[in-house]
Amino acid sequence: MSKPEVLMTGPYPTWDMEDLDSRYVIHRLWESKDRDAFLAEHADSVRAIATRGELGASADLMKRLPKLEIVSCYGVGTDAIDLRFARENGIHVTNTPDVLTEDVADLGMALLLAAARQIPAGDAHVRDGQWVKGNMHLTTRVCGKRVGVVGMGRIGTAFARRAAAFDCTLSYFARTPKPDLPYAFVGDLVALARQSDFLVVTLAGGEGTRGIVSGEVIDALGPDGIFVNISRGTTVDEAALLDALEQGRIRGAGLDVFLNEPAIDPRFARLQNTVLQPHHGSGTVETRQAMGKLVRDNLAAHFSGAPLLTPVA
Ligand code: 8YV
Repeated sequence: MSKPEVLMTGPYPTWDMEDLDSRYVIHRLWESKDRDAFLAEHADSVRAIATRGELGASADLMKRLPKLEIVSCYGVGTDAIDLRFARENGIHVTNTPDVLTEDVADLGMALLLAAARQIPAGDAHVRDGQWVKGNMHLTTRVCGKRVGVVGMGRIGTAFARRAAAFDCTLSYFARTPKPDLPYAFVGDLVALARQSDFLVVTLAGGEGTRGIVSGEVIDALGPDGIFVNISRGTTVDEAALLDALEQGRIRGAGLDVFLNEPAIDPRFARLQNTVLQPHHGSGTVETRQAMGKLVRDNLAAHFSGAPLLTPVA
C-alpha cells in the first residue's frame, strides 16, 4: 500500500523527521520556493498536516487540501489553527497537552526568578569584570510574595504549585473558579494585578484572550510589579507593556512569548529590566521528544483507524 502523504509546515527534530520520513511521504512546505505552486502540486494527495503551535493551519491552507483528514499539532496551543473550519469540514485536530506542562511551568518560574533577582545583570556583573570594582546593586525577593496567575489550566496549576513551594501567596483569574484549588479566585484582572507583586500569564491564546492583559491591568501591577508571560504574545497589549517597561511603571518582566515571533519588536532588546526567551517553554529534549512522539502516535492512530490519543474537542 502506498504511504499516506503528509504536509509539514515547519521542521521537527531529526528523531521525528527520520521516523516520519520512513512512514509517510513528507512534503516540506518551508523548503518550497513557490508556496502556491507547491500546494497545488500536492493538493490532491495530502491527507494530513503536521504543524507546530506557532505555525498552525489557517482555513486558507486547509481549503487548498481537499483530501485533508487530520491536522496534528506539535504544541498544546491551537490558536493558530482554524478550529471552526476544521470542525465544519470534518478534519480532525490533535495537539500535545500534558507532556509539556511541567517544562513550561519551570520556565515561568525561571523567568520570574531571573527577572526579580536580575540573573542576567548578575551574570554580566561577573563576566564583564565589574565585580572587582564594586558589588552589584540589590534586587527583588521572590519567596513569600503575592503572585497572581492569569489562567488556571494545566500550566497555570503547575506554575502555582511551584510558586507555592516558594511560600508565595497565590490568587488567580480564570473563566470560572476552581473550587478544588487552595488559591483565591479573583474575577477581575485589574483587581488581581493590584493585589499582586507578580503577575504570571498562562492563558491559552486566541480571540477569546486577545489583549486581555490591558494597559490598565499593567498599570495596576504598579512600579514594584514584575510581569511574566509564558502563554502567547497576543494575550497582552504589547505596546502598553513596552511603554510601562520603558517608563519604569512596572519593575520588570520575564517574557517567553511576543507578537510577531520571531521578528519581535526591537524595543524589547533595548530594555534592561526584562529577561527574554525565544518561545522556549517546551524547549527541552525530554519534552520535545514526548511532543514529537505524541504527534507521530496521533498520526499513526488516525491512519490505522484507531482512536486519536489527544484529539482537540
Ligand atoms: C512550542 C507551544 O514552542 O505548545 C505550544 O503551544 O507554543 C510550544 O510548545 C511550539 O509549538 C513548538 O514549535
